[in-house]
Amino acid sequence: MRAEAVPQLPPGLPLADAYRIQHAVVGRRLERGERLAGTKLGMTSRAKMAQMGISEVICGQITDAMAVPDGGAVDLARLIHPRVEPEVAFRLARDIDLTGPDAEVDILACVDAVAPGLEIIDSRYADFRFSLPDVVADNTSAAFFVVGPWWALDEATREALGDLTVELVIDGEVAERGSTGEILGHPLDALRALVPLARERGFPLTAGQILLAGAATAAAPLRPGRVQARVARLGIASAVAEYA
Ligand code: OOG
Ligand code: MG
Repeated sequence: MRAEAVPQLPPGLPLADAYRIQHAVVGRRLERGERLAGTKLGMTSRAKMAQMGISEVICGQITDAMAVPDGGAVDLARLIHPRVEPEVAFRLARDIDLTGPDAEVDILACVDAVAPGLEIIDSRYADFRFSLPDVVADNTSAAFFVVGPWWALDEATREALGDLTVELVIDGEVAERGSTGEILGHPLDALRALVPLARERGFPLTAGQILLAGAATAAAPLRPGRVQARVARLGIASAVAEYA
């Protein structure tokens, strides 16, 4: 089946409705048998905000069908105009109770591992252009994701995460370079920001979920070849894009 872009939604859609549409879209995936794999944040860095013209943190969901094994293949024939971006991934070790006040939720105490990640985004909108409600309704452009080696989130790693060099490498060339510190100042602060967003917009945060903190650099077009996210200290997550 060929993937084709659709027009943007009519302007003026309230953000709450856009999140309802997203939940309905993801709900259809779950009805088809996909399982929820995790939650992603978007627009957490200035580089992404500037690239897309949106300066509000957004949230989406990833499923098992979107997971590409590290080093595995991504079929470009299934995508419209895909882009790739480097991510930092966290693993949620415990369910988070979102029924009480935000102040009582210590998300950092519930996260036990960190990994380098890659995200393949593919807006369903023409020309990869969208408003804030558009991109939220489109599940924040989520298409595929790759998670590299997991590392225990010990004290030294938590601290180091404040400034680790992040590179997006395409066919061996560095296409984008940034720092984990560009993800809302610190990727752990991005996790903290997820709590009120998840509560307000109805995202469950449950044990075993993968949390993508958002790209530290702008995204690059995904073309046939090898792409890598290299994060200092954490290592590499990679994929090969090809027409299957
Ligand atoms: C929206 C998704 C943003 C990120 O990491 O900032 C995102 C898009 O850029 O199409 O995933
Ligand atoms: Mg992303």
